[in-house]
Formats: sequence, structure tokens, C-alpha cells
Amino acid sequence: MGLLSSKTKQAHILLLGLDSAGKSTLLYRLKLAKDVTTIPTIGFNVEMIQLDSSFSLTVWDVGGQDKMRAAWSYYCENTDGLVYVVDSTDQQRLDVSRREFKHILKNEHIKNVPIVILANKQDVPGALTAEDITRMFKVKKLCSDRNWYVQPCCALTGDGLTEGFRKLTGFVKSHMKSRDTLAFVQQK
Ligand code: G3D
Repeated sequence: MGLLSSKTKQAHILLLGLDSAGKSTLLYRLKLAKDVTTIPTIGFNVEMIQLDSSFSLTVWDVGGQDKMRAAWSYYCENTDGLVYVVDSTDQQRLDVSRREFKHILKNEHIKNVPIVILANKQDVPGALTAEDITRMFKVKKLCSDRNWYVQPCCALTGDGLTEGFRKLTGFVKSHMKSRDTLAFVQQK
């Protein structure tokens, strides 16, 4: 845990994925990681995490149950980055997850917004690999307008989580920078 300096830039991150993909587990695990600083928040499923001294991510887990999925698009406004969690062992619902993924990417508010897909539950034998998920979700095609990365991870042990969020931090920083530059040019 730590305090947020006034110089720290903040980004708003949406954490999506079907129910049981592992979103709560990974947020909890990140909180325990020694190379991650978390800042106390009042929300039940909101975590503020910091991987470098000048930048923090406020991560919103809006839930993945049927009725919550319908509301995902309402949370997209002012989002600087997306994390999409896939249960790499749930072959039965892979199609549903893929459909939701495709649908959310069409949202106007998150056009060009970078995304990290977490191929979770890699500890389970037979889990689909990050390469499998990349291919099955047609990530290259669907995310051709944005920076993206598919990170294998295990939310139970924390393996791969810091790497995934570091990757996202890098993407989000450059996304925010080019957005600010564009706004500055348009003002002139
Ligand atoms: P959600 O917040 O996306 O709905 P949860 O999902 O974080 O509640 O996780 C759903 C279940 O998956 C939990 O098991 C949790 O322990 C398990 N889980 C999450 N991440 C992993 C992982 O990396 N590996 C394995 N093996 N299991 C994981 P329960 O039994 O509590 O429902």
C-alpha cells in the first residue's frame, strides 16, 4: 500500500471477462504482490495499483454475470485501457466470451484504447495457451486499430499478472500521450 503523489498520473482501466474468469482473484493477488503498490479505495471491486512511481491504474471490475455484461458498454466512457480476462480452461463458454469480446470492442468510447487479454488459469493442465486464445479470438484482426497483448497468467499464484499490467501501463502511457498531443493540435 502507499500514498498517491500529486505528480502521479492516473488511468482508468476497465476489467472485463465472463463471471468466474478470475477477475476478483487477480485483483486480490495483485494487492498482495510485493512489486505492486495498491492505494486504498472505497469501492468493493475497485483497486488502485501502481507499478511505477509516476503512474497509477484505477482498475474497475464491473462483474461478468449475464445482467452485468449488458451494462459493460456504460462503463466504457473515459476508459484509458482494457483488461479482458479469459478462463483458458472453460472451453464450453469460450464462444460466449469471444462474442462478448468482439461486441465490446465495437464501443465508440474505447476506439483505439489499448487492451491486454489475460489467458488465465494456466496452472490447469490442458488450458488453452495465449497463442490459442489469440487465434480463436481473432485478436490480430479485431484489435488492428489498437495496441494489444495476450498474457498467459495464473491469478491464483500471481504468475504473469505483473507482466500483463506492466505491458498495459506502457500501452496506456503512449495512448494518453498521443491523445493529449492530438487535443493540443486541435486546440490550435
Ligand atoms: P470472477 O471474479 O471473474 O467472477 P473469481 O472470478 O475470481 O471469483 O474466480 C472464479 C473461480 O476461479 C474461483 O474458484 C477462483 O479460485 C478460480 N480461479 C481464478 N483464477 C484461477 C487460476 O488462475 N487458476 C485456477 N485453477 N483457478 C482460478 P472457486 O472455486 O472459488 O469458484
